[in-house]
Amino acid sequence: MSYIKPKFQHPNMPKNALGYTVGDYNGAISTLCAGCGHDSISAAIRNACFLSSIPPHRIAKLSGIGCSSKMPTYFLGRSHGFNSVHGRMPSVATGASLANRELTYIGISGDGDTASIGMGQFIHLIRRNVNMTYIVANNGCYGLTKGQDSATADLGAVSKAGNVNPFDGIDLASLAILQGASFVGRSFSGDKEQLEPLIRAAMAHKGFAFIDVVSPCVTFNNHTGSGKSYAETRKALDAMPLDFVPMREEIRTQYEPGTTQGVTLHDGSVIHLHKASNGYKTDDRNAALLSVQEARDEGRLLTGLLYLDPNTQNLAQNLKLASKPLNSLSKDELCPGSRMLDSINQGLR
Ligand SMILES: Cc1ncc(C[n+]2csc(CCOP(=O)(O)OP(=O)(O)O)c2C)c(N)n1
Ligand code: SF4
Repeated sequence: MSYIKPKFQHPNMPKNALGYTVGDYNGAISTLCAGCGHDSISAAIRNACFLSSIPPHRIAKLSGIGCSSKMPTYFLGRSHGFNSVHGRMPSVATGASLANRELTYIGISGDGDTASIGMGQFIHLIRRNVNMTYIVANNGCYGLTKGQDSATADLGAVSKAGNVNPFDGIDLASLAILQGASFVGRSFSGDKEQLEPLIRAAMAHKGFAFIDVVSPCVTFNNHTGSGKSYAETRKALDAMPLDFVPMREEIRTQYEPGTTQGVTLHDGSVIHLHKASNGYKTDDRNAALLSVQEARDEGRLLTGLLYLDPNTQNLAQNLKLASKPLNSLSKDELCPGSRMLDSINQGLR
């Protein structure tokens, strides 16, 4: 089998504002199992970056270890990439985002990578409000190591080998809302219409944006009794459809009054939430938590934009860091000079 993607593109392929086609955002051919939800997430990220006209070379992809963490190979082949250690992507992302504030950071992780070995790092990433989009491809199992239950596996879910999970699963979206994340969304790998705008909005958000995406593992966790199979997830879906309009795009779509809620982001882009169920408000952390929990108790999987604080201060802003990438600062900018150093030292005495 060849893993080299043909470079040929039809000359009439649509181009974005930068003159790139969607093919310019492709990565290598996927080696994941055919039908794996992770491939649909890769396609959604590729399309989101294309539609938002982000220059591929201004994006950095970061991941841990797992089938999910292999995903960055399969999209944005012209972007920066760093495949780190299991559960350790957050510290690499924190360092990179502080060293260069000009790139768009996309972190890809799995439920094992985030909710087990990487839980400590994940929580601190939220606490620090690192400016990045963090996507968990959540299949309720450790796909890469042959399907053991992960910490997000649902209570009572039956594994392929027939074992019943005796523990309640960690709900990463609730955890992120509770811990103070400024953007929290959830989606399903099979819901392209919802997932793409959600990713675009997350990338436009100037703080930590978390998206939990249920992404079935067709090889080890797609049978009857699994809480995260395609069939089970489709049954439980309670989806809030949404649209994303970047700042520089004219708003062409019209929606029925009373069924749409527009939320303006820091850069002027707008997220349109349609038919938000029962007057759902994205700016109320407690109400969001309650809605997610109520849905969970009723066996529904609430998806869409769950919480947003558009006026958040991210880590770099909080620390008042230089906006220029550190490697482009001159010696004069890096060294405050002896008089300034003396005054700093005086202040510490
Ligand atoms: C330090 C360390 N411990 C354990 C492993 C073995 N290991 C590799 S991937 C993985 C879990 C993958 O699960 P998940 O993050 O959910 O990704 P998926 O493969 O399901 O997409 C584990 C336990 C490892 N590579 N490194
Ligand atoms: S083992 Fe599961 S998670 Fe891994 S590539 Fe195959 S279907 Fe996807």
